[in-house]
Amino acid sequence: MNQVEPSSLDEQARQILQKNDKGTYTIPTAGLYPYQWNWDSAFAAWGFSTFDIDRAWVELETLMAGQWPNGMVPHIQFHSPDPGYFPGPDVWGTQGIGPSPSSGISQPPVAAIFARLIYEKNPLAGEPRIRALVPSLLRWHHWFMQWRQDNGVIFVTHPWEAGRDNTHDWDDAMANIDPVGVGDYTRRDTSHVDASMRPTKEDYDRYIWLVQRGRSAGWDEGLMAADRDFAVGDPTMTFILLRAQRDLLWLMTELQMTTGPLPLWIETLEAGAATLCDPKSGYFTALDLVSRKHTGHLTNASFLNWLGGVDSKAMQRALARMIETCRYPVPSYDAQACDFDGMRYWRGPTWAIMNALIGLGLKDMGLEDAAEKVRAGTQQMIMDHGFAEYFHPHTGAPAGGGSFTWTAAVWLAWASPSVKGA
Ligand code: 9WN
Repeated sequence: MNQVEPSSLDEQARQILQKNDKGTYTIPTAGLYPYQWNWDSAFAAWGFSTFDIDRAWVELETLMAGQWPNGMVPHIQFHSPDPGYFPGPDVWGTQGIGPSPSSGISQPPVAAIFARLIYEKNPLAGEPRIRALVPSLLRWHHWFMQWRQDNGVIFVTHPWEAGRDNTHDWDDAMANIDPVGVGDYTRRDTSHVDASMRPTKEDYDRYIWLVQRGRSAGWDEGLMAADRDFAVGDPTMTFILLRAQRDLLWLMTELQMTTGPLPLWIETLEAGAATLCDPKSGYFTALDLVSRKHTGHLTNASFLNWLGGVDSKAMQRALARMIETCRYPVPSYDAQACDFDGMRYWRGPTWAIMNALIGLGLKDMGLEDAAEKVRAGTQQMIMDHGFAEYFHPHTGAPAGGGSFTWTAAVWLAWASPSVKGA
């Protein structure tokens, strides 16, 4: 336990952002993740906006500058080589496609959500910055609608795309992959973090095999769409994109720009989001696009429905149950399930970033009491256990990387007692 005064935690959080700041982009944490990750970067911008709004815009500008000609914004940008992470740019094989070395898949598009929040803090300073970013945000959102959408559900083509690498939601789809010919490789993550907190070798073989498949198709979306090895409709992506489209529409209306297809995209995603509701439980779960079956798993992504503007009594009851059963909710997997694993990555632990997204959604939908419980639990977790990547929902034991950018950012922008009106 590490009970520290909240004001000194504000200072620690700013120092973490500054330490991980590489000038124009921020790394998640030194050692384990030495590059610019997509959604981490958008959270970092939100954190920076609490004390350096110009730096917040620079973060988003660097992120969007990595956009590919087809509109995709990569999940990792490899700005400067670092042998401490695997797989690096040589494995992805994207040379010549985008403006800088990068991976070949995307990540949850939270950038427009935070761009709006940052703009609202100081519209005068933000106006020219957001006006310049809007066209690339729109092109990225279009890429999702074109290449990752099926009947209004946004699906992922690689577990890393959802940012929830080894969630139970992918288990069946991953079991259908035979990673034959993947070859030898050396993982780096387990040299930074205990293997019991990370995905298994079986997972990694499939992650790398899927990268090799994309690479052999030259990362051509048309070619890959003709023969998909992995496609799971994802509540993370669907609810986040739905919210991001709404925020982009709001921003473009505010700037008196033509909003084009945004209202139609929102309607499409609203219809798709409704189909994620598993009739058996009433929970929003992932949907396998090959078998058309719900995975049936209650995860922290299930609770993003409010962020997408969708209420549900079943989800309210499930959240109340998670708050009752966990000292530090919201767990990344149903804490009462028999295969819950409180320390292993996305198979149980609590993530401050997911809590922030859940809390923002609850508050916007007028569910103030639940929003405050999620926020208070996150605040206590960070006060007791610091700025880890993720935490055990019952004991709070910190796991994964330390001095973590997005945990510090969430503290500064949302969880700290010093945040007014969160
Ligand atoms: C693969 C950086 C990223 C997060 C993801 C998280 C983890 C990477 C990894 O770290 O994924 O992208 O190597 O484990 O799952 O959400 O963006 O923090």
